[in-house]
Amino acid sequence: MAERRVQVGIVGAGPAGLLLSHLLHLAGISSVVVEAKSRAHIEGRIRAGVLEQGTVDVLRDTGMGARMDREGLLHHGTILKVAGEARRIDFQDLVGKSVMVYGQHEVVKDLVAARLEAGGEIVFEASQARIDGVDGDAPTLSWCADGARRTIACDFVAGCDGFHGISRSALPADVLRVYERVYPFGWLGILARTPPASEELIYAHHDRGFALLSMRSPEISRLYLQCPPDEDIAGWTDARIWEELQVRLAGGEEWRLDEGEIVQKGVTAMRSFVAEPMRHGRLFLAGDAAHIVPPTGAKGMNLAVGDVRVLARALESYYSRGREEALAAYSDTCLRRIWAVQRFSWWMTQMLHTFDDASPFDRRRQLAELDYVTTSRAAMITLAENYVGLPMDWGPA
Ligand code: RFL
Ligand code: PHB
Repeated sequence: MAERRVQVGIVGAGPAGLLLSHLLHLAGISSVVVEAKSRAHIEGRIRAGVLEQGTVDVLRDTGMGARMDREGLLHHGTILKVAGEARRIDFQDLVGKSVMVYGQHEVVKDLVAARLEAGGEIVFEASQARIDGVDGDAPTLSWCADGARRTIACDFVAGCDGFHGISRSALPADVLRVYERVYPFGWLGILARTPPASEELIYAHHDRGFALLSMRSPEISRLYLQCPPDEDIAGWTDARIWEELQVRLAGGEEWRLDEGEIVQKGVTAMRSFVAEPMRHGRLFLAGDAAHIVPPTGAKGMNLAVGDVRVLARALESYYSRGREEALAAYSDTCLRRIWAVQRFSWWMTQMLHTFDDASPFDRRRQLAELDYVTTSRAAMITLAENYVGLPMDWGPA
């Protein structure tokens, strides 16, 4: 039996779950967030770093922008580098917008602090979460803590538990459709104590593979190398990582990276994935629970923000005006933007990485595409428009 009732039960305290809980709180809607890991774990998990202008606006508009505006790095453009030649995409000039470099874990820290300060409930280290009854009008969310199973009754459940969570599997197999592409490479990512060697991100295409220079602060660099998807990190000494980054990022130029202490390293495989529909009965999926993009377009966290903004508004319309239309349209509304962003993330990925099975024709075509996208103003506008983020309410006017 349920111990108590809450309007929305949320599984997962990543950016999606935490922001949803925050937006609902501002709309006077109660929620409980149930998270498998500890607070320290989620606040230390290094992931995304680039916030679209629309994400920045949502955070600012909901009182979450103060530290981001103090410590985040506003970027008005980015560099594409091909065979050592750097070409700049000027977002401000092309589309009049910018992005903010501010770590996902910093957003998570800000949201956790705000929720707890406002009396919000986040259950950390909750194991064996389970969602039941989403087909009826009385779903429950339950989990184990301190050796006992706790159960709450909910009006709605939001599955914000990431790609490896349990929520997606609560959709019946004959309802769920999955679209997927697995890439034949991954990214080896490092966090290093060294000032970023460039003020703007550098996306480098090189014969030896893609490399990316990013950052977290004026003192901390975040760097990535294309590698095999199942690469054993043990084979990469710090010296080998720096050597490879120097080759791929400098690409023949005089310029060099300042090497520094590597404080974290790991390999991430890459995939594009969409699960449809994103609603079944009283269960709503949001963020990585419903879709994954390869990180080349820096879109994952931004998509999660887009989903929960749509969901929070739909729930607000239901609770304040008794209207169900927006809830009914949730999946279609989100999927339209998600597929637009999937297309962009796939496009950036195929353009910037090297493929072992590429024919000489494929190779020349790819170089021509890189040349076009850094030469034609029309093409640069297309890249910039997508990179800074399509409007949150993307769709026909
Ligand atoms: P998350 O962040 O995975 O959060 C899900 C939460 O659910 C918890 N959980 C459970 N809780 C209870 N019970 C269970 N059974 C549970 N199972 C899981 C998890 O512990 C976790 O706390 O999903 P969310 O909120 O949808 O957010 C999505 C983003 O995290 C993700 O899309 C981005 O990190 C992707 N991403 C990037 N996105 C960007 O927008 N810009 C970037 O620059 C960017 N770079 C990246 C990235 C992801 C990366 N990796 C490591 C996957 C770079 C990398 C390397
Ligand atoms: C990052 O800073 O982690 C980052 C930046 C841009 C990307 C992906 C990741 O495209």
